[in-house]
Amino acid sequence: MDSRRSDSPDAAMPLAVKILVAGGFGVGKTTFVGAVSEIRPLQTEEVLTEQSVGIDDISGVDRKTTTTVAMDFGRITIRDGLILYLFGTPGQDRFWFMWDELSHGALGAIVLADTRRMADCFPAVDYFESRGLPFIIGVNCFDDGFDYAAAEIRDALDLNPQTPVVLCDARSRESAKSVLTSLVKYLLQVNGGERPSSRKAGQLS
Ligand SMILES: Nc1nc2c(ncn2[C@@H]2O[C@H](COP(=O)(O)OP(=O)(O)O)[C@@H](O)[C@H]2O)c(=O)[nH]1
Ligand SMILES: [Mg+2]
Repeated sequence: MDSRRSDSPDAAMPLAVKILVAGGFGVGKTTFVGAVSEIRPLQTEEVLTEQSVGIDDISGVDRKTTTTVAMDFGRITIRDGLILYLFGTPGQDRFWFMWDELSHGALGAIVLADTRRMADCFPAVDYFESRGLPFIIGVNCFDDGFDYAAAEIRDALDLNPQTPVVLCDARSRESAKSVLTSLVKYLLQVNGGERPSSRKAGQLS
């Protein structure tokens, strides 16, 4: 089912919204979902094996010893009546086949970016642009990352001027939550101020 469609609207019921958290390998997707989730996030981390050498690109993230093999899943209540279900996408190229499944029913996405490896988020940006799924950029500010202004990042990614670019620290619950709040505001804006979906909690496809 598509969560953009209206099933008998009922404003009193909690609204469950499916959000994707995407971005390159090692950008902080698992960290982001883990920091913000109010349930113990489902993670499918595996130790990087020799088989993935030459397949998973770990350049620039060579201290990373695990990888998400399927997806991260978490949940956060933004305010009474609005629950976000977060689905972290697998960052490796060999899991592209899962993206269409994962994005089914999603209302929006966060593309995490690392200023040291900006190009790694191009595939996610291209994917959401081509599918018309609204997204915002969350720049995960690593200590040794480059200090770019949001406008410079928007230019570098050749984004639509309306696409929000927000700086964050994926390790911090407050910071990650404020990225999600920015996405919700953006979704309301692109949906013309309407509740983005009338889907009730527990009815995600
Ligand atoms: N210094 C710093 N490290 C981070 C930040 N976000 C993630 N990390 C670390 O970077 C590594 C990669 O993060 P991870 O969430 O596994 O990336 P994923 O591949 O996108 O899921 C982990 O060791 C994290 O602890 C950050 O904002 N600052
Ligand atoms: Mg991960």
